[in-house]
Amino acid sequence: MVNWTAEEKQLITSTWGKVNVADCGAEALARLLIVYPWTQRFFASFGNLSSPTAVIGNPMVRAHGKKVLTSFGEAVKNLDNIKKCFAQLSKLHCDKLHVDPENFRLLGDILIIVLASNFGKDFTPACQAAWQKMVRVVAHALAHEYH
Ligand code: HEG
Repeated sequence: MVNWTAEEKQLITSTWGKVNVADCGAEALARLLIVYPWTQRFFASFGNLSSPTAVIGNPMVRAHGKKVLTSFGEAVKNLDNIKKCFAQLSKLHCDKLHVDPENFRLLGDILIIVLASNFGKDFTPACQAAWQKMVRVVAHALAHEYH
């Protein structure tokens, strides 16, 4: 069970309200695939990922990035219940997709970079601190049903 301060909750929900889920999701997944190219192995069915330009322009990467960040939004709406919220998704990533949970941490760090580059000075250190906690809690919840 995570304890959020009122300030952390406010920082997370107010940032989230300004996030363009389709654009930030696409950017985060594209950056993951480019910066950590071994993550491409999970997306063999996505077609051309042969260069940064190909990854960024790939419509399946865009669509999946949006799906992932939309799902992340469920955690924002359920801050006090993230583990339960992601229990099924954790099982799916473990049993069916075989995604190493280390990748959840990598994606979380990438998301912080995307938020920082999109919001600039508005992404204050306090805001970053709340989000670092958020991505850690999400990664932990997604890894929770692993065995
Ligand atoms: Mg995962 C599918 C959410 C990180 C690889 N991911 C999905 C789906 C959701 C989701 C909602 C669709 C599930 C369904 O079809 O029922 N993923 C999700 C979140 C996060 C995450 C919230 C982290 C914040 N995923 C993640 C990472 C990888 C990964 C880091 C691999 C590096 N996800 C993955 C794959 C699929 C999904 C391979 C299936 C894609 C497909 O073939 O459609």
